[in-house]
Amino acid sequence: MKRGVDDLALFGGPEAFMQTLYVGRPNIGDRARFFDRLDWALDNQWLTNGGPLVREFEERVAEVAGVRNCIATCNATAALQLLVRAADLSGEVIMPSLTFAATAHAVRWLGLDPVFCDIDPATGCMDPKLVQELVTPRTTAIFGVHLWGRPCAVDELEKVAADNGLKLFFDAAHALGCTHDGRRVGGFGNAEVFSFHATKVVNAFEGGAIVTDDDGLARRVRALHNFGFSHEGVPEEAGTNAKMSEAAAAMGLTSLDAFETAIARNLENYECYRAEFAELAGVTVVGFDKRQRNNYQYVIVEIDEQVTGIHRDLLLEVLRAENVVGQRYFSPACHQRPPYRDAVRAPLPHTEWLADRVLALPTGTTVSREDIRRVSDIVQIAAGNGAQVTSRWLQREQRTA
Ligand code: T4K
Repeated sequence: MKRGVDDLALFGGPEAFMQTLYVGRPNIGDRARFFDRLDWALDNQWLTNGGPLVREFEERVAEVAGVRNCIATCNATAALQLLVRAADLSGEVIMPSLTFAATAHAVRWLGLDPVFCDIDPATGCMDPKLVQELVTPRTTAIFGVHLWGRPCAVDELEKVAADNGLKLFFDAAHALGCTHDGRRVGGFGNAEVFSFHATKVVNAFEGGAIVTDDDGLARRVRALHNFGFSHEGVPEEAGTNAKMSEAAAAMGLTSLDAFETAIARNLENYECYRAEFAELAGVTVVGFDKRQRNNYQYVIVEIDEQVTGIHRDLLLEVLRAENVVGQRYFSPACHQRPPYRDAVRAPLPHTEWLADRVLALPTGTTVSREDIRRVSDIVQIAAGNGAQVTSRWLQREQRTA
């Protein structure tokens, strides 16, 4: 156990972890069951193109989301792009900048302009009051993002969309199994998109899904994700290939089998971090509304440099030296990155403020209570002695410069 700043690995102390601790380790579930499913696909010699495993995965995801239609895809980025095409979007799409680059990329890749809206600092999600101000004659849609699984201000966004005749989609990459006002994420807006990337609470190696109660939209998305083929196998319009494979669905189903176990473990970890940091000034674990269901896949802490004397980035270095790899989800924000620096329509002060202080810490089924205790010890030493850590690090940097 580390007792003080001298024990930090950044300053020559022993590393706290022999094996690196990561954010986003996959929730794999029962390996034997996965191989059974894979064997079954191989025995049947049916590997893709809407096979039985993908169909089962779609049914189960639709059930989790409480919607009629689910179209599984190769990843969520492709799913977002399919929505842009299927809904005939053009011009501008309003979205938050505090998101993974894929939300903006999906739109830009198809020649549309993302327009970034500031967030409500209390939730990290887009501030619906500011969305209205960004609507122009070129706007065709709003993309909300349920950041870290915390649902957007759905009702307010639905109103802005309706008032302006805009489509409303949600990037729900983080929000499988979450609820808002007791309603399940999946059924909001015109459609929502889940990600089943390896790092998500349910993974299909890589994967995504579009969920919607709009049967017409679902039909079009289903055709477009399979080269634009109709039921009869005739290409009716220019589509793409964004299908999920049977191997991916085998993983997705197996990971889904373990979904409740993963959530329970994530919740335990989240509560453990909250208890560890309860008394630590300037380090706040981002909270969730306990009346709602969440998957707790992301443990996000806000580091207040004014209070702790240490910046989030240096804390990341401190942790990395101990073999703990945290993540800056999501910093820099999209508009602070090269592809989008020229795309800023209005100031984004709350986005920049939050992006500068958020840090995702390791959680998931592979992270134990003891791991969390040791990660928390490191954070407590570094943030509890922030000014000293910062000045020692600056002196060292100057010496090596
Ligand atoms: N919208 C939002 C809001 C999103 O967050 C994402 C994706 C998307 C859309 C697009 O979804 P997809 O098209 O990917 O389905 C990762 C993921 O690649 C990305 O899917 C995810 N969001 C984003 C939040 O995280 P990176 O650049 O952080 O990945 P990487 O390789 O640095 O890995 C992150 C951590 O996960 C590391 O600590 C290591 C660990 N890891 C990673 C992989 C791939 C594992 O333990 N095992 C693994 O197999 O983007």
